[in-house]
Amino acid sequence: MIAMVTGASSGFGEAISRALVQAGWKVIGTGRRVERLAGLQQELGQAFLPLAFDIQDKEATQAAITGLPMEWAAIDLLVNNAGLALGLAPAHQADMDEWEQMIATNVTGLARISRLVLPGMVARQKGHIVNIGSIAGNYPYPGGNVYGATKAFVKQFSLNLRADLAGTPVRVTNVEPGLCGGTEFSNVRFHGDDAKAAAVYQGVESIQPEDIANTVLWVCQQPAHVNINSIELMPVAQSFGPLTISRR
Ligand code: NDP
Ligand code: 8X3
Repeated sequence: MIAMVTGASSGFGEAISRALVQAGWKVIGTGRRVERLAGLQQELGQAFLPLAFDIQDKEATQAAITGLPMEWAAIDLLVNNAGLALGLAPAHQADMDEWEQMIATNVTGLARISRLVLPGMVARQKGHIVNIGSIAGNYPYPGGNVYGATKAFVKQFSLNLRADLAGTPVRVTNVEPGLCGGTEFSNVRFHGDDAKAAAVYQGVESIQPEDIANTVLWVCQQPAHVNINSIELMPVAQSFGPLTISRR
């Protein structure tokens, strides 16, 4: 069984790759940082194939997928995990380039990889796409503007894939995590400001990458006739606040 995990050089993707290899899968792990992928290959051995490319780059993505060695080409499981949030500024002050990078990565990159991998799954009558969405695609929060919108795309794209794949055995799942520590997510969001990133998780027992890896493994291990459409998970310490009202 062959899986492709995008964004395997860090965080969730690294933990998902580890869990899949431990469960007997062969894993193609992608990301931009060659040295991080090489480190994971050293740990996981021949069951892990590093594949470095920028998911924002159309030609590089196409070349990476179509150029896979024959013995790795029949992908059974695609985990669309690569993604990022940049900044937390309100929409009228946000950086336009950061918005475009989030859309290019979380939306365009994810859609492209899916489009490249899906025909093989349908032809082989076998496959599962697991998208990593977010609670940010389900609930708004101040500063979540484009990031949350990209994750809402991932949610609806997942459901629409299910509609298109009706009559095939190919499964699609959207995993929607809340606050998760132990990844580079907040360091990336806050442009390498470690103190600001650490403050997000301070005093909170947040979800860990291994929890997400367990969830991905669980949705894949359900019997072939069961499709988990979506699964949302949060730390117990995270909950909901009231809607705000601005009074004169
Ligand atoms: P990390 O920053 O630790 O990991 C992100 C991964 O995405 C890295 O491996 C990175 O690899 C890869 N990536 C980012 N941009 C690109 C690109 N242009 N081309 C190729 N790969 C890219 O964050 P997480 O593990 O926390 O996040 C993983 C996913 O989970 C994301 O989609 C995120 O939105 C989502 N998520 C995270 C939550 C959290 O609280 N942590 C909660 C809910 C969802 P590299 O830098 O080597 O390119
Ligand atoms: C990451 C969760 O709430 O920081 O997708 O946006 S959140």
